[in-house]
Amino acid sequence: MRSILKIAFLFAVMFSKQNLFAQKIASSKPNIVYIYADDLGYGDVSCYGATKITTPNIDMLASKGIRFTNAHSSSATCTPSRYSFITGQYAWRRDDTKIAPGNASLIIDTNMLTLPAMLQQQGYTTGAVGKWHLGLGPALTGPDWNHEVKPGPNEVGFNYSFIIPATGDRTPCVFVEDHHVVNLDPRDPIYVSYDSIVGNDPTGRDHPELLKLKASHGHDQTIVNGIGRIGYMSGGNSARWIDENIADTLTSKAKQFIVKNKTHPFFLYFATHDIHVPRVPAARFVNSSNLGVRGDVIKELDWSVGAIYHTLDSLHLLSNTIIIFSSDNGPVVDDGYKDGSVEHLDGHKPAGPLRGGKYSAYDGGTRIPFIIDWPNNHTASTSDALVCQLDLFASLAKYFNATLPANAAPDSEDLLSALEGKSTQGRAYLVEQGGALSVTKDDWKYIEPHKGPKRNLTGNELGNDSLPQLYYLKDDIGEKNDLSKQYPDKLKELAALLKEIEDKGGVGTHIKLNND
Ligand code: NG6
Ligand code: CA
Repeated sequence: MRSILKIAFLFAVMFSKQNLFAQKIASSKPNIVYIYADDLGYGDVSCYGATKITTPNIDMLASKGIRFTNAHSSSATCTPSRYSFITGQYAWRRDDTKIAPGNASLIIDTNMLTLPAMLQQQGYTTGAVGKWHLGLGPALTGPDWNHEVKPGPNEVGFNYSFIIPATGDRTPCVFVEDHHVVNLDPRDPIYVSYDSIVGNDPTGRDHPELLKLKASHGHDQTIVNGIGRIGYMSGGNSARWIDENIADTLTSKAKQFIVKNKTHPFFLYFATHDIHVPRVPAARFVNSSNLGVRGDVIKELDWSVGAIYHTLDSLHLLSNTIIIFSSDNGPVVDDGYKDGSVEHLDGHKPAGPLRGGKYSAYDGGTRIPFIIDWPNNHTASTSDALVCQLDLFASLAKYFNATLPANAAPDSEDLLSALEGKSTQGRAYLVEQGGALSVTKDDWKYIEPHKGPKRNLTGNELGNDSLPQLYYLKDDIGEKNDLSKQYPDKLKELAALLKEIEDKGGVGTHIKLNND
C-alpha cells in the first residue's frame, strides 16, 4: 500500500512539474495582439479623460493594464508611423516614407529584419489585418492588382495578410488577402491611377450630385460607394468594399486569425480603419454617440476592441496574451469630408490638453493613447515614462533574450522594464515628426524651424514656425509658452542634440540575432 502511495505521489510531482514546464513555455512565448487605431487622439477615449464619450472596452484594457501618459507614435501621420513601428527605424531617415498614394511600391526593404520577421524567428505565426499604407509591389512598377500583389506584408514578415492597401479614402477600394484582390472577377480588371482618370466611373469633381458624403477638401476623384476618393480607379466592381461593412469585415478576419492560430504563439497586427475618414459606421453605430459620426466611429472602434478581447477570452487565451492598444497619430476633425464632425464636437477635445493634432509638430500630433495589458495582471496602473511605438521592436527582442543584428531596428530602444511597469525610466530623448522635427528631453521640447504653413488646408495647426520653438512640457503640456528667448542655452543644447541624432543615423540598442 505504501509503495502504491509512493508511486502515486511521484506521478503527482512529475505531472505538476510537467504542468509548470508547459506553463513556462506558454508564458515565455505569449501571444501578442497589437491593436492600431487610426487618427485616434489622446483625448478621444474615456480612460484618457474624455467625458462626452465612453469607450468601455478600451477602458477595460486600461483597468487591467498599464496606461502610458507620455507615449508617442513616431510621426504625426500614418505611413511614417507604421514604417517606424514595423522597422524600428525613424521614418524621417528616408525621404520616401511620406503619406503613400494607393499605387505606391512597397517602401519596406524586403532584406530588412522587421518586427514581425523577428517574431517569426521566435516561432510566432504573424498576421496583418487592416490598414497597410506602406506600399505594395516592386519598386519600379508598383502593384499588379490583377495578378499577384507582391511584395507586400507577406514578404516583410507576415504569414498572413488581409489588408486595405492604403487608406479608406484612397483607391483602389478593395481588400487584398495574401497577394490577391478579394472577390476580383478577372473579366473586370482593376486599373488605378493617381495622375489621370481611368475608365468611365464618375468623379466627385464632375458629379457632386452623386455623392452621399461631400468633400471639404480634395477627395473629388473616382466615386466608390457614393464617396469621392483620392485617386482614380476603374473595374474591380465585384471586389469593391462597402464602407459601412469595413469594421465588421476586418474584425471578423482578425477573429478568424486568432481562432486558427490559438494553439501556438501568434502575433496579430490589427490595424483598424476606424477612425480615419471617410467615417462611415455600420448602421448599428449610427447615432451611437452624441458627437456625430466621429463619435460613432469611436464607438465602432471600441466595439472592435471588445470583440477581439472576447474572442481571446472565449478561447481561454487571455492569460497568455499581451494586448497592446494604440493609435498611429493624433486626432483630426475635418480631414477632407463634410461629415458634420466639426459641428458635433460639443466641447469634446480630441487631443485632450495637448496642442495640435494629426500632421502637427506639437504633441497632439504624436502623443497618443498607449495601453499594454500584460497577461495575468489585474490592476490598473499609469506610467509617465517617455516611450515610443518604435521601441516595441527592441523591447520584445529583449523579452525573448534575443539579440538582433547590428543594423536592425536602429532607432528602437529596449524599454522592456518601463513597458512592463517595473521602471519609471523611459527614453532619455525622443525625436517626433510633424512636418518639422522636434526633440523631447527631460520634459523640454525643441521644435526645429520650418518654412511650411501654420495650418493646412482643412485648418489643422501644423506647429511650423520660421523660428525655433522651445517648450517646458512639465509646466506647459499645451505648448503655449515659447521659452526660446528665455532659455537660449537650452535651445542650443537641444538643437545640437537633434542634429547629432540626425547625423548618427540610428542610435538604438544594437543586439545580435541569436538567442543567448
Ligand atoms: C491627406 C488627406 C486626408 C488623409 C491623409 C492621410 C486630403 C485633403 N487630405 O492628404 O484625408 O487621407 O492624407 O491620413 O486629401 S493618414 O492617417 O493615412 O496619414
Ligand atoms: Ca492615421
